[in-house]
Amino acid sequence: MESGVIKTELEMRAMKRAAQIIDDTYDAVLETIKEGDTEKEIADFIENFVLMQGASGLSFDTIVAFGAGCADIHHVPTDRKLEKGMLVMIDMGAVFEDYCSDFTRTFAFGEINDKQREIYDIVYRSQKLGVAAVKVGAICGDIDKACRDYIDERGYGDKFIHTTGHGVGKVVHEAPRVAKGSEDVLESGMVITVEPGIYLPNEMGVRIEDMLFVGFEGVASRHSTELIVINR
Ligand SMILES: [Mn+2]
Repeated sequence: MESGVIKTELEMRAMKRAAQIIDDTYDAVLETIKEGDTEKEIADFIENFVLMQGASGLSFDTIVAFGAGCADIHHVPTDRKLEKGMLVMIDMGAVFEDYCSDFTRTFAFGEINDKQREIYDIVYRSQKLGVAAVKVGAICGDIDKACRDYIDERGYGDKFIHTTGHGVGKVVHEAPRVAKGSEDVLESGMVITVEPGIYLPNEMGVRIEDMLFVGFEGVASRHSTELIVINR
C-alpha cells in the first residue's frame, strides 16, 4: 500500500538509510566491475550487497544494462558481457524498514565515443534543470517541462519516452506524478525522483535519476551525476 504523500521525519529517516545503502552499493559496483562481467552477474552482486547491509529487499528488480541494452527502459539483465566502450546503466533501490529508495546512474566502461558523450551530456544537463526546479510550491508538470524542453531543444524529444519522475515511499512508484501536464504541487516532506533519459533503439541509452526530499536536504544520493569513465 502507498504511504502518505507527505513523509514524517521517521519515514524520511528510513528512506535516507535506504538511499545510503544504494550509494554504498554503487561504490562497490564501480570498484569491482570488470570486462567480461555479465549484466546478470552485476545484478546478483547488487542484490547480495544490498541485503548484506541490512536492507530487507530491493525496491524493484534491479536494472543492469550494457551497451545497446541501455536503450530498453525496463531492461531485464542478460548474459551480455561487458566490453570496453560500452555505457552501463544501473537502476536500483533498497527497502529499509518498509521504505524504498530509487537511483539510476549511467557510466562509461573504457573510452566512449563522441555520440555517447553527447547523449550523456544532454541527459546530465536535463536532469540538473529538473533537480533545480524542485522546490516547495513548484508544479510537477513544470519539473517535467524543465527536463523535457531541454532534451527537445537538443533534438531528442522523441527519444525521452517516459515520465520525468514519481513519488517514492512504501511503494517505489507513488504520488505525486512528475509528468507532462501534472498539476500536483510539491509540498515539504514529499519525496520524488527526477529521472530523464534518452533511448536510441539497438544502439544506446542514458538515464540519470536522483531521489529528492522536497523542502529538506534535496538530493538523497552523495554521488554526483557527472560522467564517470572507468579505465582498467
Ligand atoms: Mn524511478
